[in-house]
Amino acid sequence: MKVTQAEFVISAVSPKQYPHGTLPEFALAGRSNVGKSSFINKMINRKNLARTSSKPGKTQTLNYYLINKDLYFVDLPGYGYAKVSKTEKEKWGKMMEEYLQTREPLRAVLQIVDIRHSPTKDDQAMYEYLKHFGIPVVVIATKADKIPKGKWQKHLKEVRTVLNMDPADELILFSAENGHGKDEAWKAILARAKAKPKVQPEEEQQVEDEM
Ligand SMILES: Nc1nc2c(ncn2[C@@H]2O[C@H](COP(=O)(O)OP(=O)(O)O)[C@@H](O)[C@H]2O)c(=O)[nH]1
Ligand SMILES: [Mg+2]
Repeated sequence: MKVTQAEFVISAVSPKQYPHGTLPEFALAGRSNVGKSSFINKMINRKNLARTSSKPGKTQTLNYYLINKDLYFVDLPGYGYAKVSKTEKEKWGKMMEEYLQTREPLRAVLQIVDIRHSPTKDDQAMYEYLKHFGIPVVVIATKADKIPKGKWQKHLKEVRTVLNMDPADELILFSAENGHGKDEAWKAILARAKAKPKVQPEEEQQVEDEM
């Protein structure tokens, strides 16, 4: 995929600010500091369009990036960051859940995990949550450059096992450092960008209303 254009659109704090229209959206989910913003930057060949930070817990909004005027990456607030107040956590939690469960243009969640470590309880909860609501998910195991090649397969297997992944779901090895897995990730995204969503929530609603 040749990215010719990428722009930051909005840091949304409420659904009213989400872009109008029907362009497909791909949301990045994962622990604070796992590499969500770095994933976006690498995918679009930009050093720092999506703001990265060595300080976790910075992204507290839904950050929209428009790519080639064709699709959006949505950088979600990171989970599992202890130093955030309970009230703040509940606020983002509600916004994220609302987004994930009701956002029609959402085509898939790209769930980012760290290849070096076994997925955390929060990672497991997120994957389970997505499966529960039937939200398509592609798991991205990032920071591949941080472990020797000879250990990749073992670590990938660990991720699949601990997340209890559906065998049909894709797991892509990635590195924001050297671009490993970039083509594979674009392939997964573009395949889903073209596909129509499985359920049309509004139609489903109407049927229920008529009964
Ligand atoms: N070596 C290496 N470092 C990475 C990779 N992805 C992210 N990082 C680093 O991890 C830190 C957190 O990344 P960031 O993208 O801000 O994480 P986010 O909080 O999930 O958005 C930064 O210091 C990045 O440079 C990667 O693939 N390889
Ligand atoms: Mg970030």
